[in-house]
Amino acid sequence: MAFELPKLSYDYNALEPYIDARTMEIHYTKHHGGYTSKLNAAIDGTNLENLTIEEILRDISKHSVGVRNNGGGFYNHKLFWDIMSPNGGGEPTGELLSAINKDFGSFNDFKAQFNNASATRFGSGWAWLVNQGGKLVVASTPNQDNPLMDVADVKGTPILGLDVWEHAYYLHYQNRRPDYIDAFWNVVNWDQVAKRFV
Ligand code: MN3
Repeated sequence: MAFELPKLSYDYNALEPYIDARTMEIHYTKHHGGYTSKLNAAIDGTNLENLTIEEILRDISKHSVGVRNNGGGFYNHKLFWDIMSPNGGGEPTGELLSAINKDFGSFNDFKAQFNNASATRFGSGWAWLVNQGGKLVVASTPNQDNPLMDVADVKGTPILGLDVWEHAYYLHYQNRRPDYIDAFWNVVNWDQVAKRFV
């Protein structure tokens, strides 16, 4: 069974002015669409066709580079679209806020760690908020790797992710990755992050 490009739950221009419509359209149709079709080509006719994306990523060291890059890209972008919303921003509440306060000291301390992970990831990659069985940590990965993969330095379940590949921001922000990172907080869908946490 082939993987399908997941539908976006908002329009390309819905996250403006933080993420512009042209970037969203290219990112979704060309990049996420490309990862999806290349993942399907890479698993075509193999036993991986019968697995979920999580099952494939869990044992990624056993699979080809094509499955690693495109399977990661397929999963990571679905998470990324899901944890953003035109009604996003603000701060988390409830159990998620309690866990952030416990593991980072405060929401602002967490943001500082996440911003640093996003800004210092050299080249292309992602920053993550990772759930390790109830304990939260910040991590970053190169390329399209993620914390579900057996090859990741920091393993766990990603509940928030930021794409810091240049294709995610260069049209609007050019080389100003820190401005893009700051803008991201205005569109984070904390309800969705909390759902992934519990
Ligand atoms: Mn991307």
